[in-house]
Amino acid sequence: MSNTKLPGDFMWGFATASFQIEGSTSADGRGPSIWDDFSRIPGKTLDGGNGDVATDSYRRYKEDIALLKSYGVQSYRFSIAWSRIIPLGGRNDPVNEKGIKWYSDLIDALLAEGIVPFVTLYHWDLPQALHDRYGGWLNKEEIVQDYANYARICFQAFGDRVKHWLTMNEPWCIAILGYGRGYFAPGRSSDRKRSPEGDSTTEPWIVGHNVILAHAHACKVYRESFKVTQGGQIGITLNGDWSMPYDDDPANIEAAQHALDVAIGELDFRDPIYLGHYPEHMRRMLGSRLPEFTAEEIALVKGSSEFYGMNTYTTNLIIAGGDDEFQGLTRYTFTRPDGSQLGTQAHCSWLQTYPEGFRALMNYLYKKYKKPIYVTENGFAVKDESYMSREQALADHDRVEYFQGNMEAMLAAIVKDGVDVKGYFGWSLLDNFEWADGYETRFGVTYVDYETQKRYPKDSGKFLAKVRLILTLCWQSSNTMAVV
Ligand code: PNW
Repeated sequence: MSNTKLPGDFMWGFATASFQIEGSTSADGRGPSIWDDFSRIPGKTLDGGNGDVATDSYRRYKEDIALLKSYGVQSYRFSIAWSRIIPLGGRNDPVNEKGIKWYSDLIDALLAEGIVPFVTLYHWDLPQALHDRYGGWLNKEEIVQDYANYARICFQAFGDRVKHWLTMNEPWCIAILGYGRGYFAPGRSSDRKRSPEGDSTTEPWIVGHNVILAHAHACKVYRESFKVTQGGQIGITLNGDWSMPYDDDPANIEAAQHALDVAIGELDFRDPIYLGHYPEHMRRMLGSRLPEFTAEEIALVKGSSEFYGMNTYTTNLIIAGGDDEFQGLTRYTFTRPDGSQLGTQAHCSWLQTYPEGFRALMNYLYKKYKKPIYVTENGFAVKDESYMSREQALADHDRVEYFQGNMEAMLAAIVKDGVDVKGYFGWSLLDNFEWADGYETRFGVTYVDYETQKRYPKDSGKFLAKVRLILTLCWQSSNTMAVV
């Protein structure tokens, strides 16, 4: 164990996404995305907020880079807005040189500060025109080609400088929250109180399938035309939280495995990508509603991701039963049988701290899929932070505790368990537009005063900067065990 060497090239960073931070939604020829329209519909975001201004990062990107620099990170994960590159989205639609220039400048400015760009091609902001034209992600023939074309343009424009690509952020959220529960754009659902159109029993599975295929096609384009000359890596990032049985009832033990299989192996599409098939449990649950891959498609999908992009936030206790297909017919809780809570409650109902789960999940994923892991998102929203004074919000004790626990868990997974973790990106660099929560839920390690757009590092940001510094120094002197 003491011989285990930690990677000297480990990437520390923070993550953001285009629609959550950029604002300037009509600047320089950008076309609207499905989130522009969706967030404007009354009742779709908690506080009525939309992305028109967000954290104004389209104009303030240099400030953001200075902030990254002050935190001492090696890398920055951000996403490209498809509708800035191709305002109408399609393969025969015009390309917007101004959009390309903006990202190109951002990349140059990062590299000038020694910060490695880690780029997501799709973080949920589908060009609205593609949704209107042919149903967006529901239309396999069209969307797969349009996405592959968009990806090619990005590889061409930025691949000389970008060596880390993520095709998609969280297919589970795209499919289930966008087309099943209807919480996220485009908000389709069988629930007619929520949406005039949609079928939650079929559409999420069609969308998930098409997202995987689009990802696989983009990887093919990269490998065939760019990888050899540009020398980068490409993968996908999937969300998934750890599941534990509620108690020692065998039904709940089995259900916890099911929840894991469904939430991690199946619903968010790890098994097709890494193992080459949908798992048995998912086929049984969905029958003919699950689209089939042709032999040619599965050959493309299998092994398409070169590393494991891991977005994870929490752990759930699992109880057998219920009719929620999106949870693999199990129920989730944070309340243990004795009434105590698993961890500290965040502002959003779905999130509590539980570092042991983070370590267990890393072990599970590494053993099952055998790929190096990048933690591409991990973070916490302090309860009621939006209602506090700025001074109070900056003393974000619960977020510090969350990161401290997870840092210890990650180091134990690397050093003691031998999991190959290549990087860690905290979510998020800044408080920002938190989708259906609007601006009410704050995930930043930096406080944003939305009146002035001024940025203020929270204690958690300073804490992570210190941890990173200490660990980097220890790694350099290979004195790792002292820290762990
Ligand atoms: C991720 N859930 O989304 C996204 O990648 C980010 O854009 C987002 O801001 C962040 O997590 C925090 O929410 C999720 O309901 C959204 O379990 C919802 C869930 C999980 C992740």
